[in-house]
Amino acid sequence: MEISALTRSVVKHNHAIIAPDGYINSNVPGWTGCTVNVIINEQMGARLAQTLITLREGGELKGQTQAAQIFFYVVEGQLQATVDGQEKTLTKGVYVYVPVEKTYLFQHPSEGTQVLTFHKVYEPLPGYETPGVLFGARDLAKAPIYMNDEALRIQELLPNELGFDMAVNIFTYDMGGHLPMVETHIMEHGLLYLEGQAIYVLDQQWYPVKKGDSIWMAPYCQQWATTMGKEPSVYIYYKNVNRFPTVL
Ligand code: UGY
Ligand code: MN
Repeated sequence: MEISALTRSVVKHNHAIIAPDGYINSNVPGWTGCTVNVIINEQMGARLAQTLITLREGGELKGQTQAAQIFFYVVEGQLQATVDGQEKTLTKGVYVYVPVEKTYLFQHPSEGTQVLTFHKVYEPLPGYETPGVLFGARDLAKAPIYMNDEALRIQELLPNELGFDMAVNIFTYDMGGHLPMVETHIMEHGLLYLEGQAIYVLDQQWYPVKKGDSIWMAPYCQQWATTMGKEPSVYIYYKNVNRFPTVL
């Protein structure tokens, strides 16, 4: 018998591991026929939000972005998107970036469709245009080698332009792949493991993680990771970028 008093999830002041076993659903106005798990948000001390939505047949996500932009990524299944008048069928691995003050409607999902969202309050940059709606897809062919290590590949899903203040990347670690150093940086991360297993080291603590797990890393939370097991590990992650780093 499994012991329900155990979990791999942890919530600390500068990082969290959220495994699916502890999910409790939230009701979100305009998001119907679905379960919504709010995995990261400002209640934790984060400056982004991350949710995972699981839709039933007939489910719908309808709304309008306000001060925050939203990045939607299809983890499983498929559905129909209409964003600011642009229509597209989104299948597994396809995403849409919805800038501020735009309407969105996602409908006709296949049963069990899962959608990941990253939300960030947009910080305009004088002299640069607010980004427009952007569709794209996961593609390993668009993932260059990271830091001269053939075992590490990163695909940037949003353009590396100053108008954007957030990045969303897919990081693939082949067997034996690990971060080349312990990263210590001001940028914050939210992430979801899409494939495989790994060991993540956060603030000097070691955590086994796998497909379906999410992680929050606050600014300056020290981080290192290595893949584990017999298949590559892959995660999609958020990072705040391109803005003046201090109010001083
Ligand atoms: O972009 C990054 O900071 C990335 N290398 N960090 C991470 O995967 N934990
Ligand atoms: Mn990092």
